[in-house]
Amino acid sequence: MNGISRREFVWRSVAGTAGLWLAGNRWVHSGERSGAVAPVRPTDEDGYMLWLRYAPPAKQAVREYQRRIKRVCVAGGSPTCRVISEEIATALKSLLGDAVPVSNDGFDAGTLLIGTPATSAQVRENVPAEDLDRLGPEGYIIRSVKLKGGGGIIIASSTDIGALYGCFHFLRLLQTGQPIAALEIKERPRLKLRLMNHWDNLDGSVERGYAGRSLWRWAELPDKLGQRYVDYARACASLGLNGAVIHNVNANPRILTAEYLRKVAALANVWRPYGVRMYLTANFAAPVRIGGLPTADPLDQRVKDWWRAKADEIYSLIPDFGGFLVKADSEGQPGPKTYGRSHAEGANLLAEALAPHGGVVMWRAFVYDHDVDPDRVKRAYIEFTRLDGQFRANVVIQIKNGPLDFQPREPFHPLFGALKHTPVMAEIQPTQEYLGQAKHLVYLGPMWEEFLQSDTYAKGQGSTVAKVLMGEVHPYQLTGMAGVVNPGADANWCGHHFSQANWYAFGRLAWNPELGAAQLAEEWTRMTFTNDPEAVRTICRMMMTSYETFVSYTMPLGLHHLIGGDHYAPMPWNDRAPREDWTATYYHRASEDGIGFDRTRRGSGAVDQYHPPLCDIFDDINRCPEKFLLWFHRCAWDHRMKSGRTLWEELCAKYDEGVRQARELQKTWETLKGKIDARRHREVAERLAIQVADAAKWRDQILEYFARFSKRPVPKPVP
Ligand code: GCW
Repeated sequence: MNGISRREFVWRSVAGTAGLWLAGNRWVHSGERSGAVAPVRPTDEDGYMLWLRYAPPAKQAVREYQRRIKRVCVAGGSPTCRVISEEIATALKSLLGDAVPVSNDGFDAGTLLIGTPATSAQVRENVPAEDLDRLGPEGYIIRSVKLKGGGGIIIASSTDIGALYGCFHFLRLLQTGQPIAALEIKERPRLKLRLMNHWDNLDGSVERGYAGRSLWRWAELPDKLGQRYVDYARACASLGLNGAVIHNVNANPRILTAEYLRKVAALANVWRPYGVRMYLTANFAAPVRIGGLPTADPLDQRVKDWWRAKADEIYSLIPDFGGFLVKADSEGQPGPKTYGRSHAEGANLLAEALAPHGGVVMWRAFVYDHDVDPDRVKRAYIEFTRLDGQFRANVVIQIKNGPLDFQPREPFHPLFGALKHTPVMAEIQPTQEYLGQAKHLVYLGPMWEEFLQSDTYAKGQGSTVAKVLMGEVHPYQLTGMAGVVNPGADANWCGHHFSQANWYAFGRLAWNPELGAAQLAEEWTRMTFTNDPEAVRTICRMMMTSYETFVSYTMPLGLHHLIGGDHYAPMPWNDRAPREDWTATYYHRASEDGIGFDRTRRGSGAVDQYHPPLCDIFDDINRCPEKFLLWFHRCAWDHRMKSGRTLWEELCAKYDEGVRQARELQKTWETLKGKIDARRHREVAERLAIQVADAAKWRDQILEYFARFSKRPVPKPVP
C-alpha cells in the first residue's frame, strides 16, 4: 500500500463521511469543532477500504458504544485470534475515536469478549456448547450478558473462524449505527462452499475483468507477500466467504506444476487465518500437457495415478486445500468427451484423487455442444439430468443462474431443482460481464434476489432456488454459491465504486441466499459511503432501481445476447461468429413477422425443462411473464401487451424509459455532492456520464435495427 501502514491508511482515507471531519488524528462531528484542533476538509477516498472503512456512525450511537465497550478480550492465541485482535482494535479506534484496550483475559462490566468454549471459561459459562454446536463450526452467537456493575457482550463460536465471522457481524452493527443494548444473535451460514471465482490468467490478465490487472503477482510470489493479499482476505472473511478459486476456468495447466503450487501455497498461508481456503481450476488435459502422458482418458490407470499423485502433492503443500473447479468440454476446453467418456466419469476421476484428503470437485454445467439440441439453452439440462446419480459424493455441479450465459435477465436455469441425487451450487457473476462492466452503475442484488426467490416447483410450491441451494428441496450434502468476481489491481478493487456492492451482496447472499437485496444495499451504503439518513435513502433508491433500468435500455422483455465480442456494446446485427450460438441473430430472430425465440412446445420445447405449473405458464403467451416474453415466445410486432400497447410500441417505450431512468440516476447522484467525499463523487459521476450516453446508444441502435424488420416508426425519443 505505497509504503504506508494500514492504521495510517485508515486515518488518511476514512474521512469524508457526511457530517464528519477528520481533525488531526480524530473523527469529529461537524459542529463539534474544538478550538484546539482546526477542522480539516473531508479527505478524498480512493475506495481501497471497501466496506471496512470503520467511519463512525451518528454521534448518539457512538456515545452508546463508548459506554458499552470499555475493553476487549480476545480469548486464545491462534493466528485467527491475532487477526481478530488486530481488526477489532483498528475498527474500534476508528469507530469510537479512541483506542480501546484489547487483551486476552478478563471479563467484567464493559467487556466485549470474543472466544470459544475451548479458549474461555466465560464463554463456557454463558453460552452452552450445544447451542454453538447446533450452529456448526462457522456459526456464532452474539449475546449481551449481565455482569456485576453493568453489562458485557460475548461473541462466541465453536471455532476461531466462527468467532472472526461473529466479530465482523458485530462491527457491521456498529458501522451501521445499530443498537447493541440487548443483543441475542444466532447465525450460521446456509451454504457450505462460499467461493470467489477469479478468471485470472497466469500472465496477469483477467478474463472479463474490468478493474485492472490480476491481484496475484505471479512473478513476485512466493517471496513477496504484500498487504493487499491480507486486505483481500479481510474483505472476504467480513462477508463470510470461505474460499477462492484463483485461476481462470479456461485453465492453464501450468498452475498445477510444482513451480506454481509453491506460489499458490504462499497465498494459502496468508489467507488461512481468515478462513479463506484455496481452490484451483484443473485443466482436464493436464496429465498430457504437463504430465507427459499420452492420454487424459479418465478410465486409464496411468491417468488416475497421475491425478492421485498430483492431489497428494498439492495437499503436502496446502493441507487444507479445498478442491478443483473444472470447465470441461466447453468452449474448446478439454474434457472426458474426447475419450468417449461422460461428464460423470470425468468428474469422478478428479473426485477420487481428492477424496482421501477431503477435497471437492465443482464440475461446471456451462456446456452447450450443438449435437445435443438445436437450442443452446436446453443442452446442459439434457446432458446433466441423464447423469443424475452417477457422480461421486464429493462432486457438486456448478450452474450459472440462467441457462444461457449471465445475460441481463434470464429465467433461472432449469437444472436447479432437477437433480435429485447430485448436489448443485449456483454460479453468479458480480463482474458484470454483460451488465455494463465497470462503467455502468448496476447493483445486482435485485437480479439475484429474483433468481434466488424463483420458485422451481421441484417439490411443489415454495421450492425456491434458494431452498434448492440450501439442500432443503433435495437433501444435498454439499451446498454452495460461487461468484465470478470483480476485484483487480485498481485502487478501488472493482473499477466502479458501485461494483463493490456486487462483491458485497454476493458474499452476503452466499452466507444466506434468503437475504433481501434492499437490506444488503443499505448495509453496504452505510459502511461504504455514509450513515446520513437522507443520503442513505437516496443511494439505496438509486441502487435498487439500477438493475431494472439497465435491463430496460439494453435487453427488455426477454431479449438476450444482443451483443458482440466485447459483451458491452449493442450489436443486434451480429450474425457472424465461429458458432451460430455466439451471434445475436440466432437469439432474437427478428423478421418482418415478428421477433423472439420460440421455446414453447411448438418451438424448441425448452419450456418443458421446467416443472409444472411453470412449463405451462411459460408456454402460454398470455400467462408468460412479460419480462420473459421474447425469451420463450416469438411474437408478432402487433402482439397486444398488458399495457394495451403493441409489442413494438412497448419495446420502444421500454428502451426510452431505460434512458430516462439512466438520466435520473445521474441527476440524483448530483444531489449527493458534498454529502460524500469529492473524489468518489466525481469518479462515479464520470462513469454515470458514460452510462447515460451508452444507454441512448443502446436505445437508438437497437430500435433503428429492429425498425428495419418491424417497418414501424420509432417514436421520437424524449430529449
Ligand atoms: O460468459 C462466458 C464468457 C467467457 C467465459 C465463459 C465461461 C471463462 O464470455 O469469457 O470463459 O462464459 O463461463 O466459461
